[in-house]
Amino acid sequence: MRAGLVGFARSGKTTLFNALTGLHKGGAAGRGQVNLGAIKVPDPRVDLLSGMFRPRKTTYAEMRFVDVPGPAGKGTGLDAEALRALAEVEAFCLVARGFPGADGAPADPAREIADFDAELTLNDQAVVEKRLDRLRKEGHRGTGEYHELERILAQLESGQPLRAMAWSDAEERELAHFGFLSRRPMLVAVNVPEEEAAAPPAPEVEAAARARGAEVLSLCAAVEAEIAELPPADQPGFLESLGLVEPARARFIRAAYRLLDLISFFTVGEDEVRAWTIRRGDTAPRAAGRIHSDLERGFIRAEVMHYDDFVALGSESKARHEGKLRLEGKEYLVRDGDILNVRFAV
Ligand SMILES: Nc1nc2c(ncn2[C@@H]2O[C@H](COP(=O)(O)OP(=O)(O)O)[C@@H](O)[C@H]2O)c(=O)[nH]1
Ligand SMILES: [Mg+2]
Repeated sequence: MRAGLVGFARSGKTTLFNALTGLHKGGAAGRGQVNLGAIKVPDPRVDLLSGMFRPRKTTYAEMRFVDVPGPAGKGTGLDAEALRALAEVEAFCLVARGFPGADGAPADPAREIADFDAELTLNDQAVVEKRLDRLRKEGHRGTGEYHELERILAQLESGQPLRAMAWSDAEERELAHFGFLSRRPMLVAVNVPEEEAAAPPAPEVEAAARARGAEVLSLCAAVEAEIAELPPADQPGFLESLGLVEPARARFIRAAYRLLDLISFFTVGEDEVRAWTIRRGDTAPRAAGRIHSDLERGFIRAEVMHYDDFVALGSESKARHEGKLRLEGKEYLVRDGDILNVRFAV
């Protein structure tokens, strides 16, 4: 999973990026440039499996982040480098400034949400207009694609992102190659002052995000950066003093999983206990392909037992005996918490 931290300049993207990825430790990521980093997705199930198997290696799922420099303000437009970086991410985390600016400019996160999404929408509009122009020149006015794109253009011209439109599975597939930016799932992180770190987003900010088909949460990037600097033993006390029960990183990851409909499955053994991220609804071969493309190509069957059954019964042989270890074929939809052993031949 790769998410882009996006938004206008000075909203706190790089501060949040450093706090989330821990890059502050090895010299902070550069301001005003594209930065790459990753965070491990905490998962108590991995910890427990690791305790049972005592593997040589334990690997958590990973979420990758790209910190993309944003335009200075509304209408400035996204530069070519930023556009390239945006094109490569599956989802956007829009960081909106919720604290007073250095020049005393009051915060207006609702406005930033609308304005930044408008940049994405304008880019998509240009893509659609270009394609429609081409279809007209080639005499393809009456085609299905032409009508489809006209419908999309109407949405964009009304200032609405494609994210807020219902598409059929077939449309989704046919339109995928356009890589529309305003179609990508969006999580808004309102970067609020320390005093508001524990408060939910203001109703008008919540409404602005919902209107764009986005989810929203509040956090204070400066607080997150401070937490990341503290020794683990001191973190709970610090969080509590701010009225927080956990770092925003944890809420952030959960929100991203929910938004993208992501789930985890596990592989276990003496060598490695590992969590993998897939989309809900992915079949067993597709999940196997996360591990290695050979496992997808040569997929025969998967031995599947669910984490809950395995933990309740305590061993693989017990699970087998109780009929909780099943052989599943190519159509099987992997569930969150499945432990997979893929049989394959290439
Ligand atoms: N008060 C306050 N200032 C912040 C916070 N996050 C970032 N800043 C400041 O805002 C400025 C811009 O932050 P930066 O992370 O570089 O923003 P970017 O341009 O979006 O990457 C810097 O001076 C930060 O110290 C925050 O949560 N609270
Ligand atoms: Mg920056």
